[in-house]
Amino acid sequence: MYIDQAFQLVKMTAGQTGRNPAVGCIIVKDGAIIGFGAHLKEGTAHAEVQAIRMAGDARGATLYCTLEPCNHTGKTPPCTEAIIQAGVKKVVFAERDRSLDDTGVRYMESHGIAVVHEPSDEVSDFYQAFFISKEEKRPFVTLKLASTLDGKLADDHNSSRWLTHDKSRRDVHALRHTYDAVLVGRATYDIDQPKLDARHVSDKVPAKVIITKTGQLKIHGQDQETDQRIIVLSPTPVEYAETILTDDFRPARLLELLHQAGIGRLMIEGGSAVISEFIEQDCFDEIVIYYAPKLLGGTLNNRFYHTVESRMINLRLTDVRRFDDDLRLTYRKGQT
Ligand code: AOF
Ligand code: ZN
Repeated sequence: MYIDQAFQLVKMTAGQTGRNPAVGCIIVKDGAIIGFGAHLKEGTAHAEVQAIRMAGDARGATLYCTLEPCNHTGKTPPCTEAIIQAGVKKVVFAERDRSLDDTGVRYMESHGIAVVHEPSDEVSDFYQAFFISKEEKRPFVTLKLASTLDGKLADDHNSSRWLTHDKSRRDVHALRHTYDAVLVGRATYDIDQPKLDARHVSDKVPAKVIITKTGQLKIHGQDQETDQRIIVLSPTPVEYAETILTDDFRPARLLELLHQAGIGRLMIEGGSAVISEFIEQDCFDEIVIYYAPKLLGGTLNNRFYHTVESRMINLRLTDVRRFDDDLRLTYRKGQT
C-alpha cells in the first residue's frame, strides 16, 4: 500500500523533473507516516532526502520508495548514505535501477538495513521512459496526433483545426502536463500558432520546441512575452528564443540535442512531415492517436503518416479510451 501511495507522488510530479525520474518516498514508523517526499526538479534533493527531512527522526523506520535509492554522487549526494545516516531499518523499493548493479542494496545491507524489492507493473511501466532517456541519452518520445478516421490531421486548406471533442482536448492537456517539452515543425507553428500548454487542467507550461531547417522563423508576439521556455532548433540564431544551433536535422541528432538541453519527456504534435520523419527514422517510443468520428477525403496532404515507400511498422496497443465519440489509442513499438 505504501508503494502505491508513494506512486501517487510520482503521478503528481511526472513531467517536471527533466532528465531525472519522478520519484516518491514515504517513511513509516509504528504504523504512522512520519515523512514523505518527492523529487521535484532536476538538480534538487531526491525524494528520500525530502522524506527524511520531514521525518526529522527516522531511526528504526521503514522507507518506501518507488525507485531504488541512488548510490552515487551526481548533482546531489547518494541517498543510500542519507538512509544509513538517518538510522532507517528497512527499505522497500518498487523499481530496480539496473545501472546500480545492486551496489546500493549491498551497501545498505552491510549497514544492517533490510532491503526488499517489491515490483509493481504500474511503476515499471512508468519508469520505462526514464530508463530510455538515461540509457539512450535522448528524451522519451511520444507522437501525439488528432486525426480523422481517414488519417488526416487537417483538411487540404489547413482550416479544420479542431477535429476532436472538448473532452479529448482536455485529455491532451492532462497528457501534456506530464511532458517537459512539446515539439512542432515550423509550418504547424505558423499555421496553428499553438500555445502547447496545459491550461485546461493546470498551470504547467512545457517548453515549446520548434524545428526550422532554414532558420526563417519569426517568433509570434504571444511567444515573445511569455515565461514559457521557447527552444528553436535552427541553423542560425532566432530572436526571442533559445536557439540550439544545428545543421543536422536528422531526428536522432535533434533528440540528442534536446537531451543535452535537459528534456526528459518529449511530445511531438506535428505536423505530418515531422511525425512522418520521426516514425520513418524510428525515433519514437509511443504514439497516442485521438480519432474523431469524421472522414475528410481530399488529397493526401496532411495525412499523418506518408513516406515514399511503404514499410510495415508493428505496434503494440497499450491503452484504449473513449471520450464521447472520440477514441484515444496508445501504441508502443514492438510486435503484438
Ligand atoms: C533517487 N531518488 O528522488 C531520484 C533519483 O544528479 P542527481 O544527484 O540528482 O542524480 C540523478 C540520478 O539519480 C538519476 O539519473 C537517477 O538515477 C537517480 N534519481 N534517485 O534515489 C530520487 N530522482
Ligand atoms: Zn537519490
